[in-house]
This record gives sequence, C-alpha cells and structure tokens, in this order.
Amino acid sequence: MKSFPKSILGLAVTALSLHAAMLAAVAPAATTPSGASTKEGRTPAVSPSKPNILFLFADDQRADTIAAHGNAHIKTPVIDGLARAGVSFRNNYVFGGNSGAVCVPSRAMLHTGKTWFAINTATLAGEKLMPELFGENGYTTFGTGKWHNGQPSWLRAFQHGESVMFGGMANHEKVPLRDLGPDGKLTAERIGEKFSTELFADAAIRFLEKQSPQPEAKPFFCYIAFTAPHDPRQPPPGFPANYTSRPPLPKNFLSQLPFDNGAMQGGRDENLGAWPRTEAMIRDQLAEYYAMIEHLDAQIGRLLATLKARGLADNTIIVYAADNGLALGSHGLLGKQSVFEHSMRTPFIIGGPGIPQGKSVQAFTYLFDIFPTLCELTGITPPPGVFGESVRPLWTGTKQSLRDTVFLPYIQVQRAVRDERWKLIRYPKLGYSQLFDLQNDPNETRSVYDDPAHAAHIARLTTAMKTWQQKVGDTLALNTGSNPPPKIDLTGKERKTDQWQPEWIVKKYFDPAK
Ligand SMILES: [Ca+2]
Repeated sequence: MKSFPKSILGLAVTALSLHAAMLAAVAPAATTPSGASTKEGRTPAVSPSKPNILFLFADDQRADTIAAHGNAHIKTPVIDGLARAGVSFRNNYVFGGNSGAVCVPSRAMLHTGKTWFAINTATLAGEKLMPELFGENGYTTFGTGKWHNGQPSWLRAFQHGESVMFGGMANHEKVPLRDLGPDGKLTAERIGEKFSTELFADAAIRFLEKQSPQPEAKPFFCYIAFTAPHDPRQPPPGFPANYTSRPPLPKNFLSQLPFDNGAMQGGRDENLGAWPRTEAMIRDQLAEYYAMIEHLDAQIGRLLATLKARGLADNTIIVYAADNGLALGSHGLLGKQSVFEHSMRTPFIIGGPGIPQGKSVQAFTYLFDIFPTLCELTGITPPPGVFGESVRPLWTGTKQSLRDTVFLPYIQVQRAVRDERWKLIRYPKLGYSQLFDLQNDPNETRSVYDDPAHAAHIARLTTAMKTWQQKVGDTLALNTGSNPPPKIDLTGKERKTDQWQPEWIVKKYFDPAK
C-alpha cells in the first residue's frame, strides 16, 4: 500500500475560540484535584480516583450536524462547547454493518472493540463489554437509554440502570422502558411519560446526583444512549422556537439514486418519504431532524450542569459520539444503509483531564477505537482480541495516523475503502463500482471510475480492500467488474408506515395523495 505525505494524512490542529461557560463545565483541572478537607479536618492522601466517564451516545446523527464543526444551519451550543473543550475526530467512522439495522452491529462493535465479523452482534455472547470491564476495575457502572443487543448482555454490562429501552426504536413520546430493580432483575415494562431524550437525561442526572467528587469515592462509568435523532423525526412540540426555518438541501441531494444499491427496497428507512424525493419533503425532514438534535443538545446541557454542580466536572472524561450517520436526501436516500460518507461517518468528541482543548484530528478513526482509548486513559488493560486502537497517540503526537485507509463493509452488497483522497465503492452483486475523488468531490457526486487516468488508484484501493478483507475475515467475493447498473425508478412505489410513527407524521409523509 502506497503511503501518503504526512502533512495531508496527519494531525491538523485547529485552535478554536474558547467558550467560557462550557469550559467551566468540562475543562480539565489545572492541578490534580486534591486537598479537600474531611469532617475530621484531615487532608486525604493525594491519590485522586480514576477519572469518571460520561458517555453520550446519539442515534443516527450525521457527522455534519454540529455547528462548531461547520454547520451554520443548526444550533448546538452545548456540543460545540464539548468540541472547544476537547478533541474532535473529524474522520470517524462506523465499520459498516451486518444488518440494515446498523445500530445493532455499531453498538456491538463499540462495546467490544471488535469488528462485526468477529462477534455475535445480536447477543454479544462471550464478549467482555466495555462497561463490564470498567465495573470489574472498580467503577460504578450505570446505563440508560437504548440497548439493541439483548437483555443478557445489558445485565452483564451494567451494575445500575434506569429507563432502559431494549430494541431499536420507539415513538419518542411513548418509550417502553425497564429499570434495574434492587433484586438485580429488570422490572416490568412501563411507558415513559416524557420525550425520550428527557427521560434518559433525567435518569442519568439522578445517577450523577448520587456520585461524589471525593478522591476516595469510586469512579463511575455513566452510559447514556439517546434514541434521538433516530426517526420518528418528531421533535418535542414547540421545540425549537424557530422550527419553521428549513435547512438547505444537502449538496449531494438527488430525487432518486438511479440504481439499486442493494439496500433500497425491503427496508424501513427508505420508506419514510415518497419517491421522487422532493426539495420540500427533504427540507421538512431535515428541519425535524435538526430540531431533535437541538433538543438533545439542550438535554446534554442539563447533564453537564449536574456534573459541575456536583463538583465532578474536573475529573470526568466526556465522550460524545453517534452510532451511524444518515442520508436524509443525500444521493436520493433517507437511511443509513449505504457506505457513502454521510451514512458511515459519525461525530466523535472526547474531552476531560489530560486531554487537550479545541483540537481537531483528521486521522481515520472508528467507533471501536473508543473502548481501547478509554482503557488507556484509565490504566485498564483492554481484553484480548480488541481490534480497535487507542486514539490518544493522535493528540499526544506520538502517532500521525492509526491506519492508512478506512474499510466500510456493509452486509453482502457494498464494500468501500478510502484513503485521504480517493474512495472506491464496489457493489459485488451488480458488478458495479464507483471511484470518488474526495478532495475535489467530497460529496461523492461524480464517479470517475471509468476514467483510465485513475487506473492506478483503482488498483491500489482494490489491493487495500482485499488486505482489509483478509485481516477481518470478510470472505465476500468483490466482483471487480464495472458494468453500468440497471436503472431504477421507484416513483409511486407503495410505502407502508410502521407502528412507531406518530399520527401527524403518518398524515404528513405517508398520505398516498402526496
Ligand atoms: Ca442508529
């Protein structure tokens, strides 16, 4: 594999202006927190406990929906504050997936540090899970929100839990919830009485209010898996005040993807709007999606305020990430079932003690790097077989990159590999391929696969793809043909709603007259 100039691939450090209020909540302490006097008037030994972990995980959030990262059409002041107080990984990916419900393999990979080829993603059987390992290493562990990998694995992962939603999705105003009872068993299902994001924030706040900043207190691992901004795209009524303003179309908007990428029919996500996609429909859904993210941002603000009020902010590592991206009009698609950048890239921000502020890293990372990263930051040995790598060397400067290329394997229908400029996508069932020059075409709008001038890039990336396949145990035959795929037109295709969409969304987006 050819190597590339380090100046391109390496660490780009951007000094961002500081946001005083957020920094106060999340900035690392200038000195070791110690010296607090006890009731007896003694000063405890200077042995600060390991840093706490506050893990904020969004669902289906595109990487380009954070104001501090360049989106002028969304207001995310709290997440912006996390970016200013920490390190943002701007080329972070989910490693494809083995299911149209990409959430399942994504969360499985997050919690095991392994690729979906190496684990049972549905059950996580036999795997050492991230919160479980922290629990074994002296942490108090707490989980709230979505868990999409079975109840036995959740019970293994967490010591405490409240407002846990097992499954993939729900109407955000009728979330089926379970709590962990004092007997160590999950309680009977109840229906949440608030909007999902508020339920999960409330539960985590109740947990945080019981935690102590004293050095002798046990550190905590608090995992909050929000279900926003996953559909139904139903922001809380009246939120936000400027809901009537519509974000512009994505630059790679299409009314339809002109070929069947193998994931456009039979799934659920693509049915959430009619074909052809119209500008009005996409801009409405974007507004609803952005409003859910803005509401999520405000709820995270409540969590950070609690951390600060409890005196926990100085010794807490905060992770912000999402399980996968989404198309929402890009390429004529709505869902996450593609290897295009909009669906595979996710936000990833980390801040806290010992982590620099206001840095932006361009090196390639994956969600499954977070587990070994948190292990390194807390002095915990990762379990054997973890595939991800700690991203810490990327901000200390001891490494310029963790990998030369990113591999994106999506079920048995799409494979992609990218380097810092070029991206090759293969659709083995179609015998079709695309090549994008991400430097000049970051939105993947013009395939240059058939231009003979790029043959060397295709050859190099094909080799890289095969190397990745071998490394992770992917046996899919690539089919390196370049047949033009059959054209497809889904205009007027019948769509069925699902049990989770609220009535107004069914009326607005599923009325066959529209
Ligand atoms: Ca998801």
